Amino acid sequence: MTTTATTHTPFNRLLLTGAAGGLGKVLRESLRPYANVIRLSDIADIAPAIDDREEVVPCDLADKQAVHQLVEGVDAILHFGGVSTEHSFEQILGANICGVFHIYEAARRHGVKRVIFASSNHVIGFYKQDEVIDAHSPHRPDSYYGLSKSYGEDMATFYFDRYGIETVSVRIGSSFPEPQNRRMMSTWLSFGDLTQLLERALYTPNVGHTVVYGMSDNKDIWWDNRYAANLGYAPKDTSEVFREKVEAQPLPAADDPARVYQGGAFCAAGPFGD
Ligand code: NAI
Ligand code: 15L
Repeated sequence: MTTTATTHTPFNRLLLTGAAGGLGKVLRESLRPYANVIRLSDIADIAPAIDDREEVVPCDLADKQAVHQLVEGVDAILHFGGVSTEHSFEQILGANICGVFHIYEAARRHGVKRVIFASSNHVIGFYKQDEVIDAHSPHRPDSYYGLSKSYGEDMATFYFDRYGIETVSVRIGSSFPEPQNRRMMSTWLSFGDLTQLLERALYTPNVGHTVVYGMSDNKDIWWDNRYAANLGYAPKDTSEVFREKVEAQPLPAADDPARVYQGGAFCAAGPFGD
């Protein structure tokens, strides 16, 4: 994916958590037009800064004091760090639940006014694949992981109502180079469309707390973005170009969660620790 020139004034300093992760590595490059300096953070090793427009600051999101120091001097936060798949509650707790609290509390204390939260379709994963929902549909989390993202979205609402910190929560579908299975024909979000969506999330004024489904211009979709129309997000890619390849895979059984639920296999993970 190539980066494009922007007509926006760059932020002075953006913070990207989860910078060592799959999406973090992509965004490290694609977000460059939007900041004079990007501060890259993760608990895992991050490739060294390539120039003086990058800063690498290791941090465990579960460590409140470390997150407080991490956020100092930034103008907006793209919060992509955390456990990104289903695990036991104890494993999710520190990185995702304490972590999102630490991010918002640090934002409040340092006067940061905009957070972009990498939420997930697993907030609503127990809706069935024949249902179409929107951002006002009640949460139906499919996992402890989905619950942590649900909590993060509520945290965003609270910090806007109480402190005026604005958030765009992007309920990312499946953001990978290609859709990997039939379910992802509906949920796929290309890296280019993700970047466009984040650009809209950073620069659209008065977002309050806006929830947007992060999907490309796919044919068979389950999510209606009417309540995020203010962002002006207009996806350019579509999973259709991968249909033949994906449909060469065997069709899952009719009762397989991968075919029944929007959240797919996450709906059948666990229990843990029995
Ligand atoms: P990833 O697992 O590759 O990246 C997450 C990063 O967070 C990792 O580098 C990990 O080291 C870091 N991390 C974990 N615990 C941490 C802690 N305690 N302190 C600091 N950093 C910690 O996941 P990916 O795919 O890059 O996703 C990025 C974000 O987007 C995640 O929050 C994920 O939940 C969310 N998301 C991603 C989707 C996708 O399709 N890639 C779909 C929906 C949501
Ligand atoms: C997510 O939330 C995960 O972070 C990602 O790894 C995928 O599993 C994605 O959802 C998905 O639902 O495909």
